[in-house]
Amino acid sequence: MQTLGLCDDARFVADVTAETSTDSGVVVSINPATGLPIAGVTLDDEASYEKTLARSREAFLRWRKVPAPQRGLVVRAMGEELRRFKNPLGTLVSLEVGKILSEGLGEVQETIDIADFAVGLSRQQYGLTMPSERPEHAMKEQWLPLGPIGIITAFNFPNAVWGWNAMLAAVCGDTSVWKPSLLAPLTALASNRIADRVATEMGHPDVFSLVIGTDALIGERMIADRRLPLISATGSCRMGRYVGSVVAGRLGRCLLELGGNNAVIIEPDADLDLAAKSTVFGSVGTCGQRCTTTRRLIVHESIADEFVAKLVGPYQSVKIGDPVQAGVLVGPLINSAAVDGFVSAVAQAREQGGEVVTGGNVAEIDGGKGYFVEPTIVRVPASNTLAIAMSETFAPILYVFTYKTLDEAIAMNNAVDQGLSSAIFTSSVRSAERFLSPSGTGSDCGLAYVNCGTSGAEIGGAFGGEKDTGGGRESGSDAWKAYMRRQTSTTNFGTQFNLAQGIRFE
Ligand code: UN1
Repeated sequence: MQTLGLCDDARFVADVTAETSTDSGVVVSINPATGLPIAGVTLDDEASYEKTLARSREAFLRWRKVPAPQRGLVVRAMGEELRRFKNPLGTLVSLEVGKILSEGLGEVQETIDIADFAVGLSRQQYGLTMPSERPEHAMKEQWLPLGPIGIITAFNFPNAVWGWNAMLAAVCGDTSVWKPSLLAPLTALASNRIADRVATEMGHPDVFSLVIGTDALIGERMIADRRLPLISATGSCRMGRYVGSVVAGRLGRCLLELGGNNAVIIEPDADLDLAAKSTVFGSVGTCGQRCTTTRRLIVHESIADEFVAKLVGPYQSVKIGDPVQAGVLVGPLINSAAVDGFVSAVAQAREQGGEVVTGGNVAEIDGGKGYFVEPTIVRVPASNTLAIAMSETFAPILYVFTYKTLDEAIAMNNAVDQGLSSAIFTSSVRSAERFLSPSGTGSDCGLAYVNCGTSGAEIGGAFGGEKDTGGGRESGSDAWKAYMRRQTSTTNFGTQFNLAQGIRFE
């Protein structure tokens, strides 16, 4: 099997304990399934940050001159290299953030997919031409490289979200500087090594850079740094609000992908078996730690008991445990703070009148120190309101609401601050199209699914959400435009002096 060769990296620190603090200049990666340290990574300081930024900027000045289809060849080689390393990298994702192996591998596949997409894009950065109102004038717009891109990622997709940004940035002629979550530094080190090695071997060093550091020292510098014209940040709404305000203060651009509070609507005419499978994956998959996780179930009152009963079996039998073990479907939460968040949310749900139908407890697995919890279903009280369900808890808790009419269900879907993902299960074209209504009166989310769950987006579409989710779009479709600057050009190919709007100045 291919190995990552991480141990050879100058930043890799083998000799650490779980207690080693970032004050020592090292961040320790903890396996959340065991609570034990895996290894450490040396943190960046002000001087190394400055060096990385300066090199990324210089690399940008060279890279932007490489024709886009040739930039695509570098990304194509990267996709090939990621295919070779899919197993060890996917396994590292599982070890470091606790997602089951199939999802760890799926995450690397998502980066391979976006690399393939970016290769095609390297020949498709189309601009428009438009008719000029003046005789013998030509107008067009073109898309130009923007600069080094700052990428800030969360722990839960430690490889793919970087891939969405870095692969598009690369074909757009931009370099990138990546600040990963301190909860997943090893995946970042490995991913960036693969990308940087491929690009360097092809004659393009410093196109892919990494800075690993605390928010106070590195994060603050990045968001205030005018050399980074775009900051693409993934994380909590609180983080995004702050990042957005600092970047706006220097008139930079932000691409924000923040929290979600995603709902699934189950109509009485839905295929309930399909809906149940999708709901279980959406709510307990990745132990409820996707921004697209299904957190609210909005089920028609006539089928609510029957549908919840269909979920309880899988919820109680789903195997919780070491995410790299075959048969396990639910791994641990990321750390003890996440377990505290789960415990507190369940307690608040109870206090607010919610009934825990299944789960609700911290799970003891193999008597170890892993951060496991039980997938949990909470039915909201007869008032059909539950304050805790209005905010995002990054844990596998599903709140069950009921409704009478589809309009009421859509209003409930839209009644939270976030607007990332949403889904409806129905056999009726009318209900499905009502949910997707072109008048904008259906789901208010960036992602709207029919007969598919809220999580597990393909890379081909633009990914992101509205309201407190931040409004950014990453990944497929025309999300690449965020990584370029648009220039409108007008050429007078005649000899006459003509002004637009009929203005005469003679
Ligand atoms: C995230 O949780 O930040 O749609 C990204 C999905 C994945 C991406 C999730 N493709 O669930």
